[in-house]
Amino acid sequence: MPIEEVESTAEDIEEMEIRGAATIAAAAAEALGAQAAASDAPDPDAFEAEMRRAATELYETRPTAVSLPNALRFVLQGMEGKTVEAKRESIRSAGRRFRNDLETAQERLGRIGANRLRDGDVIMTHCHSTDALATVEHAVSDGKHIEAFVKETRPRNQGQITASQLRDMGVPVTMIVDSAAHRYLNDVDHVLVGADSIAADGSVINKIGTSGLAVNARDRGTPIVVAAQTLKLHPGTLTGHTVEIEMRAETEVISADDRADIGEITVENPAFDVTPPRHIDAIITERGQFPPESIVSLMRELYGDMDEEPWTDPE
Ligand code: RUB
Repeated sequence: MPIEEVESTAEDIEEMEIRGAATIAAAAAEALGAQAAASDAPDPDAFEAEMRRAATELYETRPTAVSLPNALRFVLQGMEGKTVEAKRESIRSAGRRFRNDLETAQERLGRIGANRLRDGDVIMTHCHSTDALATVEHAVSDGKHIEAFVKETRPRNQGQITASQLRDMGVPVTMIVDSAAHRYLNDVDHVLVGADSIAADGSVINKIGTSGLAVNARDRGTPIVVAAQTLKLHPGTLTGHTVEIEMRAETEVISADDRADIGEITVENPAFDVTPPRHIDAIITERGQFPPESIVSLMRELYGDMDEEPWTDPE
């Protein structure tokens, strides 16, 4: 039961060639579909075991963005039929449905989020979020003039991807280093970020630096808006689990040579942080805009009674 189809996707997610919560989810769903298509499992049980192993391989790549397990669950739970052929087809079609739903959700979310943005507004962004950019794209296509301060987002500089995509939309961009955010927040109408996971209490887990930005925004009285489709709701937090924060390589922060020059130091590189609900004004989803404290009811409605990890072996 080789699982070659998912192995390269898993590697790309781990290496961040594929990155960002929604993009990771779409790629994982596609990889499961490709694995199902290529499978030469001799019988239905072997096929199911192969799918579970493929999902586990993908699941173990990055721990923080819940869109990944949510995608895997959606596709695996779509598996039905008694023969290998039937199971194969159902996985492939669940994968297609998942990616289609994701696109539709982002489109809806974008339309809803665009209503918050007025002609002439200035936003500040952190990292690169396709959900957040969908709201700007809709606002711009509605004819609104939007300008942006884009934080570079050390250590991986995902702000450059945001800057480039905003420029493609015709949005004037001012790039700033992360520590300049407070200085410019008086000139900003909305801080607009995405999310990797949203916890049941309305906390938002997003790229490291989001929580500091939110505190600064509160200090300046600038609203902080999170654009996150419901795929980012973390069902495990309904039952008391916490969201694991990914720690990444120290070499993303400082090169081995520079570090050796300095001498004995400790380097920490958490990829994400947690912004408490009191620092967030609104969460925009494809189901509408929510105050963070009320997101739990939507989470119960959508994920209330699910099997948390269908990829674990039932035996
Ligand atoms: C990406 C990141 C993004 C969210 C939302 O982190 O924190 O803000 O994933 O993105 P990384 P999207 O670069 O480490 O994956 O809205 O595209 O799902």
